[in-house]
Formats: sequence, C-alpha cells, structure tokens
Amino acid sequence: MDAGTRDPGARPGGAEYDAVIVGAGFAGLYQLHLLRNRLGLRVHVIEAAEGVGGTWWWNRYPGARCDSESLSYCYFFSPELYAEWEWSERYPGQEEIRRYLDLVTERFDLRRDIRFSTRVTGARRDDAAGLWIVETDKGERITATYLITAVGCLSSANVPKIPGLDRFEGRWYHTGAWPHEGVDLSGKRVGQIGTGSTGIQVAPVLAAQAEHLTIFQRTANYSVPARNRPLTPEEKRRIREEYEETRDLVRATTNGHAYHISAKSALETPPDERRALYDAAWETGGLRFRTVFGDLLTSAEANETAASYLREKIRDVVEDPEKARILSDIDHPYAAKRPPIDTDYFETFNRDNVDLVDLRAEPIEEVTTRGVRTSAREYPLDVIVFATGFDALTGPLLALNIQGRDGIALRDFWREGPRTLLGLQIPGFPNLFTVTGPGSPSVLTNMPVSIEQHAEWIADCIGWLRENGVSSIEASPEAAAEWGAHVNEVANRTLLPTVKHSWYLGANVPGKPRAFMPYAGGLARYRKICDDVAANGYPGFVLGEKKPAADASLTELVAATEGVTSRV
Ligand code: N01
Repeated sequence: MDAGTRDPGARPGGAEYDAVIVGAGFAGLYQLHLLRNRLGLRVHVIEAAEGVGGTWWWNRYPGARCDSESLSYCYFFSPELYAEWEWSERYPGQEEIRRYLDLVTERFDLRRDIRFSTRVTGARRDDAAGLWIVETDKGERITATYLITAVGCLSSANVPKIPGLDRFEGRWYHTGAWPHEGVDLSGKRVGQIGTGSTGIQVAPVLAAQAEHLTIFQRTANYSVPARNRPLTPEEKRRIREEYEETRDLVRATTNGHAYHISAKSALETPPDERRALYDAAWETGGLRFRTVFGDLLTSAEANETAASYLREKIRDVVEDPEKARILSDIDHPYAAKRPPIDTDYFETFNRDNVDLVDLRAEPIEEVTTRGVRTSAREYPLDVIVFATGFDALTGPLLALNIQGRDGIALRDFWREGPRTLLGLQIPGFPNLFTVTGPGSPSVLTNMPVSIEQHAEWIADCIGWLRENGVSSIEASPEAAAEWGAHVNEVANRTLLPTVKHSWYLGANVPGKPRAFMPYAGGLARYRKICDDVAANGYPGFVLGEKKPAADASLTELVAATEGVTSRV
C-alpha cells in the first residue's frame, strides 16, 4: 500500500471505504485528490462513463464549447498544474477540456481509484452501522462512511415527452448524450428543438453540416457574440504569469469569473455613455456583457436598457424581417435566464438552408413517422436534435435513488422542492455531501471555481470530524429551513425568479416543483459564510450522536456577510 491508499484505521461498521464519490468530472476528480492524496483516506469513485470528464464526456454535440473563458475554466489549487497546461483559444472547446481533465487524472494518479462504466443505482444509509451502502448496475454493494455526490448540475438530459417520438423513422439525439462517433448530417434535413445556450451554440454548426436546418423556437433568447479566437503566444505567457492574480480574482468575484460586475448604475448613466459602454462590451464579447452595470439584474428598468440594445442587434443582423421579429420577441429580462453567447447564431438565419418555426404561434403537436407536426403543418425531417436542456440540479441527485435515515427517500423529502443547508448537506442524510448542490451558487457561477470551494470545504469538514472523533455530520432541519428562506430572499431581490420558463426554477420539466434552486447571493459572500460556519464549529449542523454543533448562530453569521459583494 503506498502513500496514496494508506489506511489510517478501522472504519465504522466495517465500511470498505472512507468515502465513495459519485462522478469523475471536475468535482469528483478534485474531491478524490483532496481526500486521498491530502487526507490519506481510502476513496472509491464510481463513474457511469468510460472516462473522466462528466459534462464534458457526454456533451459532444458539434460546436460544444465552454462559455467561461479558458484562463478561469480550470483548477487553481495547483500552481504547477496551471503552469503546465496551455489553452489554445479564448474559450475552451469540449475536446480540449477533456484532454485537460485527462492530464489532471494522470498527474495526480487518480485513475486507479475510479471505477468506470458503472452507474450508481441506489444509496442507502445503514443507521445501525453508521455507513452508506451504495449499489451499482453491476450488482455490487459498496460501503463507505461518507458519500459524496459529484454528479454535476446539468447531467440529466431533458427529452420532452412529445407524442409519437417512438414512431419517428429518422434518428434523434439529445445534445447532452451525443454519439461519440459523431453524426453525419450531410444531405440530411435536420430539425433542432430548443434555443438555449446549447441550441445557440449548435445551430450554426448544424446549419453548415446539414442540407437543411429547421429551428423550432419556443422562447426567443438574447445572445452576445462570444468572439472566440486563438490565444496569442503573448496572451498565453501572460495567463501563466498572472496565475496568482487570476486565482485571487476568481475567488473574490460574485460569480467566479475573472472579472467583477461593475458597481455603476445603468439608469444613472447618461444614454450616450451607456450606449458607448454597451458598444464596447459587444465588441469585447462573451458573458462580460452582463457585467457592464451593477443594476441589470435588480432593476427591470435598468435591464431594459441592455435588453433593448440586444434586441436591436438581432434586428440589425437578421435580414428577413419576419425571422428578426420572431427572434427578437423576447419575453424575459436579459440574463434573468442564463445568457447565451454565440458564434454566428443570428447570422445563421440569413442562410438559405435555415428556417425558423415560432412554436408560440404553432406549438408542436406530435412527432410523426416523417418529422415534426405543429398545429400548422408537418415538417419532414431525417434527424431531430433535442437541445432541450436538463433536469437541472435536483435531477442528477434524485436519479441516484438515495435513502437517508429511517429509509426516507430523497425524492420524498424533496417533493416540494430541494431542502439543503448551504447546498452541501440535507437533513436526515448524515455524512452525505452534495458538491454544488441546490442552494449553493453552482450554475450562477463559473463552475470549476465553485467546485473547488465545495470540495475543499467538504475535505476540511471530514478532516475536522476525524480529528475530533465525531462520527457524523448532518444539516439540522431548522438550519436548512433558515438557509432555504435566505436563498429565496436573495433571489427575490433580483429579476431571476421573475422568468416563467426558467430551469433555475425547475420550470422546464413538467411536474417538477417550482423553487428557485441556486444561491444568488454571490460566490464571494457564500464562500465567506461557509468559511465562517467551519471556523465556528459548524453551527446549523448536528454532530455525532444528535449533538447540535457550536453555539454560534447561523443567522448571525449570514447577516454579518451582508456587505460582501452580492451583485448578480
Ligand atoms: O438548455 P436550456 P441548454 N418544446 O434549458 C427549449 C449550460 N451550458 O442545454 O425556454 C420546445 O437553457 C427551451 O425552451 P423554453 C448553461 O448553464 C453551458 O441550452 O423552455 N422547446 C429552451 O429554448 C445552460 O444554461 C455551456 O421555452 C423546448 C431549450 O429547449 C445550461 O447548460 C454551453 C421544450 C432548452 O434550453 C442549459 O442550456 C451550453 C419543448 N418541449 C450549455 N423543452 C457552457 O458553455 C425545452 N425546450 C459551459
């Protein structure tokens, strides 16, 4: 046994492992590194895919690329790793991210503790033995003291239940489960359903490959040009040299990107100056557009200055007035849904081989053997591409069929919506940790930065429990309720919950309870709350034999962070 797998002692109830981690994407890999290589625990990772990458293993649709800039879409825990890796473009492409994660896996010798091609089918708390029993589709039962879900927020594909899909004689694909061998679309009539971040990314590439592309749009969307390009040698050198500044910056900003949201008010800025700032941001491109003013997500009137600018851009680009009207008829404030960025999305509608169908005017009624039929007509298709998103945040966790203390199913406990403390723990589920779970900043941030923060907090917490001889930790129901109220309260200060069709609210999945899921108070504030909770002996959590943790009050800790940057 080498240092990596050294066994520090007996486990409660004779558990085989100290920790089982589900998932080997950004989150699972780093969690494994921390628990095994730093704490010396015996750790087993279970991963459904044949390789590492998580989201980036499955999302191989043409044009798949990250919307975060490459200098910040990576780990920061190792300066050596940061120096060793070189991104080729402003935004990292899917294949390049996979290669990066492969490098991380080899560099930290992680592969030997990952079980690939194995799906977790259930996880049950054994109260008497004080351990988790994890079941897989290979028929195994694996036991561990701690169970850590690192399953990603956007990994349960949402394929709408359109009548007749099973009769379709062509082929259909969801972008989040794209065939690894690719799909030959030459000479094909392709129908694309969905115009979110993915649909906006994939459409120009589908249009270039297919004979004809029909885009079915339910909700029109804003988009800002990404302005992707290769990084120059000078930029690559600067990125390496500025590692520390970038690391400190992403940890201090509201959403984990390497730029702050301006404190300036759109409403208080004179129209000419405001326009000049929007013009400059449009030229810069990417998600930075939403950082131009600090009140874009707190004032509908301020937001409208950005929204009207962007709608005008759509009308400038799209030549056909009817298409331009449908594309710019947007029903929500800018960035109140996740704002897409693109490469030639609106330009795609100027191609002869691209049509747009307005599903508000003619909803889809069924899929026929030959294509898609709306209330107006049938569209013959050879291939349907579903860019219809995910059962976000809760979907991947519920798919694990977790049962906590006294056999309570997570699915039942969350029937009215997710209940967590800090998005990290769930009452009634001792020693279960959820990396970037609902109630944490998660999808409102640059994910690797949030993931690092969570994985480190969890590792520190487990280290603390072991040092202090505490057998378990669990969110108290009262603290989880208090946290849920705080999550709602900060969301309600913004325009985010005002959007009808938003996956942040679970509104994209029929039957899913409506609850605003991510924490909108900002990553910097959230990090401070988590740090303060740990430093004060875990108030809000129940330790070991039902002992409440420290005397400190969670309410007071949260209130004390009010001033930490919380602009969204
Ligand atoms: O999914 P979405 P996505 N009939 O849910 C439509 C991340 N991401 O995969 O708005 C017809 O945003 C739906 O319409 P509506 C990123 O966080 C990251 O695009 O519900 N249409 C919408 O247009 C992003 O936000 C990167 O009315 C239906 C679309 O499908 C998240 O993934 C890149 C429908 C779904 O949009 C999800 O984005 C890409 C139906 N029955 C994505 N059901 C990075 O760069 C749904 N739609 C990291």
